Amino acid sequence: MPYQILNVESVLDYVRRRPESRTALDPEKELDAVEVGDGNLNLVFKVSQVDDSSRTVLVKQALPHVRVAEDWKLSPIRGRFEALSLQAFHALAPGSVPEPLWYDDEQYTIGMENLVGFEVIRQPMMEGRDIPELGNFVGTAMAKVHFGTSDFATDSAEKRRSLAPYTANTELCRITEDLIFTEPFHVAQERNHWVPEIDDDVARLQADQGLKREVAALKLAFMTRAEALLHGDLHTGSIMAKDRAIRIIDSEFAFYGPVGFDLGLFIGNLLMNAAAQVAHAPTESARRNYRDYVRNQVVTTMESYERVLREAFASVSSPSWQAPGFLDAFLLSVLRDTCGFAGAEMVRRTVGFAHVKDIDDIVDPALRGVVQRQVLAIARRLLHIHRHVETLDDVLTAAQEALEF
Ligand code: SR1
Ligand code: MG
Repeated sequence: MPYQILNVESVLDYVRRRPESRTALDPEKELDAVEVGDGNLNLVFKVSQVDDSSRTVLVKQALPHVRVAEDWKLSPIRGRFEALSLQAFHALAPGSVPEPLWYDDEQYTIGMENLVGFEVIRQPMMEGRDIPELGNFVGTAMAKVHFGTSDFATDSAEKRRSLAPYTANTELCRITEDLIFTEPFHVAQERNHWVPEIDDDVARLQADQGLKREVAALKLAFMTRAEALLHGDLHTGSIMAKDRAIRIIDSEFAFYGPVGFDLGLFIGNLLMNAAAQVAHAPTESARRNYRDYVRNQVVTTMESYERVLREAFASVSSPSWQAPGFLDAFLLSVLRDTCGFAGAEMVRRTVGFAHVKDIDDIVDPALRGVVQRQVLAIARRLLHIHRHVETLDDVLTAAQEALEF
């Protein structure tokens, strides 16, 4: 059947035609669908049995354009990269993602477990709610996926074969190159936008030639350093939680790149949450407590990542990777990349096309300006120092100079 954009009616028949949906619901029963997509790119439907809403499946279809900007055309084949990476995450870090049920490369549509009762963590984190074990979960899952798809765990030929399909994810990689590494750092870019309160800060940022050199190096690393399979868009809108359960979603930006990119995006989003607490936390002590919590998640993300990687390295077979000091040096390079990528993410969420709710939802423009100024100050500092940090403490201390944790 030719590609057709689904709606709340047609998705019902679509699900009935997919035999794999039977593991999640009874297609003979009356079904109901709601569209729940709130990301920038895709349609997302929850399809459930009317007589038992716990029998349900999630259907995600890639549109031929950006969902939030219809004139921005984009091939729906990105569904393929999300499906492939979802399967890889599911295999290498079981329980880290919703269970994949099918992928339909004609309709660019994925069927997967509907995470009933889960919520995207960005909003609860804005409200100052703890997500138990968040850092440990993300650090552990990403270390498993990164290690399992890296040259440390796979034979050279197998790694190249696994990487090959993702080289076609050109459009989404290009979006990242433009939106994260290029446009925010340059004047007269149509898609950039910011509030007038930070005009001077943005002018200083875009005139900082040293900063541009650092960002250019990070962009080149993103474009050329195929260390492992990345999620590619690991912000707090790509993670869902329910009580103590956590899942990573929305990996359509997946490709093989530098592993610090995933960690940096995640940590950059944690730092932006911490900065925004001045507006969201009801009292000063609530703000301090939540910032401590967030700081702790940054620490546990990196500690868990390192622990899992060190454990996995015990089984590497090539003597190259067993060279004394090699793993320490690799982990230091991951930390430095993480620091730089976090800075780039924070800049683009303040100045570039796609912002974050944590900051955009601050109603008082003066206060929003204060937060954005802090975010830019932290980001510039992280970008300037990233190649020289020795420990995570160096990163946190630098962030702390602009933001009291
Ligand atoms: C046009 S896409 C804009 C942003 O939304 C996605 O979630 C990615 O973060 C991308 O950079
Ligand atoms: Mg997304």
